Amino acid sequence: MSAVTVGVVMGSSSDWETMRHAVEILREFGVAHESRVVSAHRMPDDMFAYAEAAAGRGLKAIIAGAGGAAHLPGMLASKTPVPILGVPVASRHLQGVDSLHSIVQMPRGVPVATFAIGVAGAANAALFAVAMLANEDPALRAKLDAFRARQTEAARGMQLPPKD
Ligand code: RP5
Repeated sequence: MSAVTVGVVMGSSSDWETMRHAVEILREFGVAHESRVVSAHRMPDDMFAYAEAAAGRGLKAIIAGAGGAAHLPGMLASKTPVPILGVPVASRHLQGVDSLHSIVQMPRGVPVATFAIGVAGAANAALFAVAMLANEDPALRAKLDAFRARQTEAARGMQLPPKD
């Protein structure tokens, strides 16, 4: 089994329905990954331990999803040099605009790459992690090129009005 290179963490199991789209992309590309609940507010010591160990464990990127007062991506970024890809999860009352603002407005010097709210953001964060890893991995680059080519063909084949 190859060593885990991408961590997918989230503030709650309630985030899974969004974050599973990141995991599915990593599976599709054969990227060794792990997924865990690491709550910034409910288990802050665990969050710090995860961040502090990340580089030494060989993680190359951490995809972190959270909703509401979404401190997880930013706090991870404050404790590790491993790139953090933040996914705002749609919240019940503010539809994820709160999550987006919490994640995107990092102070200068502590970056979090912030993606779209919800499923598209989760999937794109994983595709971004794949693209980062592909810089050093020609086989993974070939898979990414093929994924893009299939997507292009699908778009070219779209018909209007759309068929069910
Ligand atoms: C955040 O609070 C989580 O990331 C989740 O999006 C939100 C609500 O969590 P639950 O109350 O559903 O566990 O920390």
